[in-house]
Amino acid sequence: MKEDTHHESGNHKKSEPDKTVSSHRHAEIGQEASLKLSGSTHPPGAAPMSPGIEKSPEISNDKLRQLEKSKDVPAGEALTTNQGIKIADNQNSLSVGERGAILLEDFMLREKITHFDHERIPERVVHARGAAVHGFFQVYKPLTHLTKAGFLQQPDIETPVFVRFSTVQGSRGSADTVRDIRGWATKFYTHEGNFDLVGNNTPVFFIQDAIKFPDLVHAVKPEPHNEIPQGQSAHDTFWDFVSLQPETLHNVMWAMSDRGIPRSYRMMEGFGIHTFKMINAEGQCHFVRFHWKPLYGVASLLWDEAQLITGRDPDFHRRELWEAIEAGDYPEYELGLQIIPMQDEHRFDFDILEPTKLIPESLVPVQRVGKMTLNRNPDNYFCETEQVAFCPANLVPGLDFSDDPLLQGRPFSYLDTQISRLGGPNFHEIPINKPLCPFHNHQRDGQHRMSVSGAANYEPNSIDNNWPRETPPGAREGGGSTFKQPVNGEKIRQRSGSFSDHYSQPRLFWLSQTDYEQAHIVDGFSFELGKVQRPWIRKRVVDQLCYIDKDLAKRVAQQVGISISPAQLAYPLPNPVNGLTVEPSLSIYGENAREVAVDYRIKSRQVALLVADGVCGEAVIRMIRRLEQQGVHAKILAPSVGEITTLQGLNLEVNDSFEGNTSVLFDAAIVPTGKESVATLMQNGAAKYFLIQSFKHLKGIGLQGEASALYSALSLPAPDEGVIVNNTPQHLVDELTAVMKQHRVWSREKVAATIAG
Ligand code: HDD
Repeated sequence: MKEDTHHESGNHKKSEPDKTVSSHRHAEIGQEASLKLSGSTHPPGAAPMSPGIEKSPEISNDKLRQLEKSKDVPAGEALTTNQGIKIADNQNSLSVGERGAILLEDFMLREKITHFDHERIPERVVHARGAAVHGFFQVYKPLTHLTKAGFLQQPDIETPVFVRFSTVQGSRGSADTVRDIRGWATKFYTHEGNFDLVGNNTPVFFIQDAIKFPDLVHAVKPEPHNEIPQGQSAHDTFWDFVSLQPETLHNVMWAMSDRGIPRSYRMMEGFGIHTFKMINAEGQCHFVRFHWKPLYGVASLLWDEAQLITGRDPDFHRRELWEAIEAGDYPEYELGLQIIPMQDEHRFDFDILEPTKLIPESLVPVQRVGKMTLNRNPDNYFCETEQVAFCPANLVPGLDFSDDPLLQGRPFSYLDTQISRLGGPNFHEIPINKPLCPFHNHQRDGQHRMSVSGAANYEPNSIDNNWPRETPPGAREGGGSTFKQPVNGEKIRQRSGSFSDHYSQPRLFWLSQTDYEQAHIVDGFSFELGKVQRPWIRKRVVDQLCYIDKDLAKRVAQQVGISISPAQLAYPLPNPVNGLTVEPSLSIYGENAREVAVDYRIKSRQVALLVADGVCGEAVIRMIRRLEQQGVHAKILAPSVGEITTLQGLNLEVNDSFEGNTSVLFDAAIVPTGKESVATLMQNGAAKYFLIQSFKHLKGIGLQGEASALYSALSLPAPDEGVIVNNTPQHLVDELTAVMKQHRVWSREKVAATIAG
């Protein structure tokens, strides 16, 4: 605990007792007219503004303008049927007399009910739960030497994007903070057509060949007999598959690590996973792997915290994303490229065509070539987020597939699934899916066709003068021009020998983690295996872990009550990866990883101020102001919503109560001084629980003046490097935000584990 003796509280004059101090509006307190709160325009938790384009028309782009054309603006308009017939009575069906039967001729009733009956569409077979936002992408410098893709040529081109983040396993209504891989699909609306980068928040995938995808998904989805569990892989069928299919182990290691429970969609790395190709105007080719590097840094939840949030706010990530954009804390990510010249294809210990392997950044550094900013929430969840259809086949000229067998199998599946999900082959005409550039071909008819085609629906034709034509002579340069490479071979069903090492990279991942990250991985495996009911499956998983690392295997085995035999302990260990035993970028919290991988920010983080009547309002305002200067949002929590009376006799607006907002929804807590306030908090179980949980979840705690007594009353360990005691509001905030920049007080983890709560 750090102490500052400069004491400010308790000296305040009472003034203007009936004035209300709002924490999020411009406000004056008492005589201190200078203490104006600038406030965020729309801080998290504030009353909703109208969504989409109406709320901030200055933020727009070509795609948003295109979408606006399909927007229904009903203000001042009559309610009508879908045929435009005006409706005078939307309360009563047409019946025979007051108490008589309803007439079948009531077309208004029938249309309304029929439409309602068909409101649901099938959810995505995987990645059903998601949230999406609009934004734009800009390249830093022309990438002409690598690719002819138009959107990567000029820094002044802003390419509109629509990004959908998702979990994989759970259904549409499942919780956000479950342990799972996160999907990260980006649709770039370029002027040469749509490019979809459909990736995840891990750089590797579970399987090597698309033919295994249905098996993987069936195994991880809820058990077939009782549809349990929802949004989780902690069950028999998943671990049965894992134990029998060791190529899954690398991605499983990532899922069991902190990466499986991200703090926010803004704080995850993203990966295109497969090796793609980039082709320049001279026809030269490079292999490339895509990365997204978040400018807010990478950060995760703790497992206990994630589980609590699943109950407290199942929409945690979705809400957080929405509120961040409303508050102007726009998610930002740099696009990174790992570029591999074609002649280097075979210089690695692994096959770069293999999607269960990453390319260590120490071997091929990630070059940051551009930035994506997400700055606009959708207008309508169903029309945009639900109906958006991604497909890895959507590549623009200058980008091409590699022979990765997983990548090769994907394009078919995505196109195919939309036909049942979106009801036919014309889903490209749904506004969110429409390219920005014009599109013309001879495809015709089908369910929900919207565009009206010309007289000739075939080619060649002489009726429409043979338009549209291939390029050239069509206006734009030809797309779909694949890189010419010689291919020769027999038709076989056989996995390449270069795909057979399943353990080196999981071991590299394990060895690259800090002690506490390793402990989390052990806990992740132990939790999941603890839910597996068939003992032989648990044993087989532990057996597989013996091939990765003996310490990992022993620690998991011990937690799930399995003994490891001397023979298992003698299994040979895999080799380092191209001489690497540690890859710093694989750890989230290691010193090097922080330097290498991210520009860490605390902007947009949230701090709770726990107050009651008699709190020093002046200190509260100073703290909030200081937090806001650093881009951190503050919420005032009290025993009940409404207002409290400060030590100075002013009314202070409260944002919410302790009951509705537990510590898991915040990044840090502050208890401002004020004798009466602190005395009230001491009698309030929810407030005490808030602080205990903050401590347990390794968060910073700020204590001013009398608040130290509350902390002592909780019998929490002291001193502690994350518990800041300082009487000067600004200093307290500065020390606390320094703690927040570390994300967690890791030094506290062992002692925190001994605390009940
Ligand atoms: Fe997939 C959806 C990511 C392999 C078949 N996938 C889907 C989404 C993401 C991924 C992010 C959600 C898109 C959205 O938000 O609408 N999938 C991946 C990654 C893979 C991968 C990173 C491997 C590197 N997927 C993969 C394979 C197959 C599929 C091998 C089938 C052969 N994926 C689908 C799908 C989905 C889908 C069934 C469900 C909904 C959809 O496509 O539109 O077709």
